[in-house]
Amino acid sequence: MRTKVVIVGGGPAGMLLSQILHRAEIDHVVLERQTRNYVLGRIRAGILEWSSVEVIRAAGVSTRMDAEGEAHDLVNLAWGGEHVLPIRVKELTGRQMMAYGQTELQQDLYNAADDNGTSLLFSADDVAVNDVTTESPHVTFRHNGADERIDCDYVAGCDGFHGVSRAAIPEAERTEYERTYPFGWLGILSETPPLPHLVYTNHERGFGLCSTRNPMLSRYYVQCPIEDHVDDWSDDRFWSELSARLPGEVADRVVTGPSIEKSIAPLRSFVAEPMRYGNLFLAGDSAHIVPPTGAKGLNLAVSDVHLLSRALIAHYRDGDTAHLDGYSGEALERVWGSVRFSWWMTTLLHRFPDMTDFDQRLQERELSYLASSTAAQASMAEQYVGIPFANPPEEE
Ligand code: FAS
Ligand code: PHB
Repeated sequence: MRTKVVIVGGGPAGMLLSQILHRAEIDHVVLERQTRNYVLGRIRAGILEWSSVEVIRAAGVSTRMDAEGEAHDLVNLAWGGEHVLPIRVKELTGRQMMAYGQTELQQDLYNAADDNGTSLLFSADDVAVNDVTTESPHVTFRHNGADERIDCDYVAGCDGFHGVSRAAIPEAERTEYERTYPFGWLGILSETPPLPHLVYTNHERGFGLCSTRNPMLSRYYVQCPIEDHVDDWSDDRFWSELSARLPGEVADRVVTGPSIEKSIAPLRSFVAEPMRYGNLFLAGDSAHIVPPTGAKGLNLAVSDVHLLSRALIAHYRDGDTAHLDGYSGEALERVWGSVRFSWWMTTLLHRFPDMTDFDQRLQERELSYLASSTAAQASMAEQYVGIPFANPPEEE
C-alpha cells in the first residue's frame, strides 16, 4: 500500500487529523491498536477550549457538540471550606468553555470516518515507524494475521503517551522533560444532575472537582494517594470525602448517586522535544502530557492537529513547506504555555504530602489574592479558556 500520510493512533488527535485531511482530499490511512469499542469505552476529558470548538466546527464534526454540548461562562474556585470565587471567563475574555465529553467527540469522529469511507484499521498490531529520515518512510504492522507495510510521505504520531511514535526519534535527538505528582485523581461518573458550573476546590484534606457531561450525567473527582486502588473507594466514601472538601453551600447542592464508572488516573507533566523528526510529526499525548487540573490535555491535542493539518495542506496544495518546518516550534509554544498553566493550577489546588500548614496558608492566600484582583482573575481566565490561535481555522 502507498498513501500520503499514515496516522498512527485513532484517538481524538488521530481522528481529528483524519477528518481534516479527508476534507482537504489528502489521502491517508489510520492505524489504531485497540478496537473501536475499547477506545469509545475510555472516560477522559470533558472541557473544550473555545479554540478547540472553532477547530471542531471548521472540521465539520460539530453538529452534536453544538446541539448537546453546554457552553459555560464561568468556573468556580473554592477553598477553606467556605470561600467560592467565580472566575467569570466570558466577561473577562469574551470566550467560553464548552462542556462536551471526549467520548462524545470520539464517537462523532468515528461516525464521520464511517461516512468518509476512511481507511481506518482497528486492532493493528506491532505498528512500527520506519526510515522517517529517508526518501522512503514507511509503517509496518500486523493486521488480521498478515504482515503489512504502507509506504508514505509523512507519518503522524498520534498514538498517545504509551505509543511507539515518540520512540522513533532516537534518544540522542530527543529531549524529554517530566514531573510526576505524588497523588492521583479518583474520578466517577454518576447519572445525576450536575452542578450548574464547574467547581475546583482546595482543602487541607485534598483537591476535589465537580464537573459535568450532560444534564443527567455528572463527573466528579477527588485527589487520592497514588497507591490507592479503586476498590479502596466505595461510593459512600467518595461522596462523603468530596462533600468534606467542598464549602457547605456547594456540598448541599451535590446530587449523589451510584457510580457507573470509577477510575484512578496518575498525574504527570511531560514534554518531548522536538515534535518533528524527518517526516515524522508528533501530535497530542505522544508528545506531551499535562495533569488534568487545567483541562488542557485534549485541547493541546486539538491545537497540535490544527497546526499540523494546516502545514500538511499548505504543503500538498501550495508546495509550501514553511509551516511543516515551523510546526514543532509553533506547537511547543502552545504546549509549554498549557504545561505551565496546568502545573500552576495543580500546585495551587492540591494537598502535597510534604506540605506544611505554612504551605496551606500560602495556597489560601494566593486564592484570596485572586478574589481581590480582577487582573489576576483575567490572567487565569485567558489561560483557562485557551489562548486564541494566531491563525484560527477558517469557518466552514
Ligand atoms: P490518546 O491516548 O487519547 O489516543 C492515542 C490512541 O493511539 C489510542 O486510541 C491508542 O489505543 C492508540 N495507540 C497507542 N499505541 C498505538 C500503537 N502502537 N499503534 C496504533 N495505535 C496505538 N484531558 C483533559 O483535558 N481532561 C481530563 O479530565 C483528562 N482525563 C484523562 C484521564 C486519563 C485516564 C487519561 C489517560 C488521560 C486524560 N486526559 C484528560 C488527557 C486525554 O484526554 C488526552 O489528552 C487525549 O486523549 C489526547 O488524545 P490523543 O493524543 O489522541 O491520545
Ligand atoms: C472533566 O469534566 O472530566 C474535567 C473537567 C475539568 C478538568 C478536568 C476534567 O480540569
